[in-house]
Amino acid sequence: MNRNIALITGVTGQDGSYLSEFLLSKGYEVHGIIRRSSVDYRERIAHLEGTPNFHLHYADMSDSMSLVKLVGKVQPTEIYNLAAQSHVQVSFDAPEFTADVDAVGVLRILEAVRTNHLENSCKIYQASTSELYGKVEEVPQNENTPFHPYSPYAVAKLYGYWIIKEYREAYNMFCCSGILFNHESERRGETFVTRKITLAAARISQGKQECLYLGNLDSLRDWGYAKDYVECMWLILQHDKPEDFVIATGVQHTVREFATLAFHHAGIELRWEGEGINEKGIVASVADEANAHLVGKTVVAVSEDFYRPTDVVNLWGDPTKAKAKLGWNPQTTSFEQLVELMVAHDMKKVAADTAASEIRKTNLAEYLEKGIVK
Ligand code: NAP
Ligand code: G4F
Repeated sequence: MNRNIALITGVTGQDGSYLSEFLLSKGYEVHGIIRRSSVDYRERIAHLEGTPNFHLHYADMSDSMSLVKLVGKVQPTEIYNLAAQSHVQVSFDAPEFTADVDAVGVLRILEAVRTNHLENSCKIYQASTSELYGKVEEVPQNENTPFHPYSPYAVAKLYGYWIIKEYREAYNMFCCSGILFNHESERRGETFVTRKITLAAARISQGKQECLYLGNLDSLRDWGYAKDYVECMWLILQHDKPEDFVIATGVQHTVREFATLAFHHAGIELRWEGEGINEKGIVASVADEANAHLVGKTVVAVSEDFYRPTDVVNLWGDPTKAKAKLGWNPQTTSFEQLVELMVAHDMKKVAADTAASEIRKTNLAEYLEKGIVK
């Protein structure tokens, strides 16, 4: 019997953790790449460690030999290349590292497959991104929309996209890009805007933070739920031929709308005053009498620290092809449900944080407020 063996780079990340659960539930043997760090930060996959079909290996996207050896050892039938320096703003501070991992890393995976003579048996999924559309040339964006990358991250990902296409055509390999629009969850990294907002709304409503500082409130995103999106990664590799797909909900909202709804679910109604750098989110009313002292206070303010040298402000995906060819439903989880589930999770998390971790969180909140951590 043919076994399904998946190798996931980026297994410790938001998507890697959900994809591992999904593939294990389908009977796959799942192998993941982890990298050495001074602290073992594997919170998202801790519940999977010890599962018989789940294996972790040390390697790094910047280390060709480690990838060649690992691909040879695991003999995967599918590779999901999710590893990346995935924070757009950080890519302005660490552009070379971002290029090494997010661009050349993709080439290293492709060459590791070829070096091990697996090009006819191993399918490859590449985590491409809506950031490729960047300074958008049309809305909504589909598979034929021209790319205009607008950050070091997006430029690196553009190389990844094209090298995947090149190996598909030059060597007839089954390798594809999923052009995924923003997808969020209760496992989202804490410095991406959605999670930064849901955690801050929870902390402010529980008296553990005073104010949330954000950048561009007008930025528009097409936000979906990460758990729904990992299914699509798998569907793309089960399709009868290798093709690239846009994965999105087809609905867009501003950062301001996300914040308004998140605070609502934390029991705080906001009204907005001012414009640009002077805009503020002020508490109009509260659900819980204990928070009456917040009424009239500014709990959201704008800080230049969170503006980017070039920002992508109008992402809106058209998932028609994925619906038609993969049978994928982009509306499984709505924007409203996504915000609600993230806030519900973070309300519990903040309430349960022990005194020790609260000190760290308070420090992180303070760092975020001061713009030290982006
Ligand atoms: P994430 O939570 O930031 O996870 C990134 C993963 O990459 C982590 O497991 C990280 O390992 C790993 N990684 C980073 N550098 C590495 C290196 N040098 N060697 C090995 N592993 C390395 O990202 P995500 O949200 O799950 O996104 C997954 C992929 O989809 C990324 O490629 C991202 O660029 C892309 N993408 C994401 C979205 C989105 O909205 N989430 C949309 C489009 C595309 P550590 O845990 O050790 O840091
Ligand atoms: O949450 P973000 O940092 O996500 P961004 O830049 O869209 O990137 C994410 O999605 C991409 C897919 O399009 C992925 F490829 C990428 O790996 C990552 O997962 O920022 C979203 C928007 C931006 O326009 C940003 O300027 O929110 C705006 N924003 C406003 N205030 C903020 C903040 N972003 C962050 N991170 N922090 C803020 O305080």
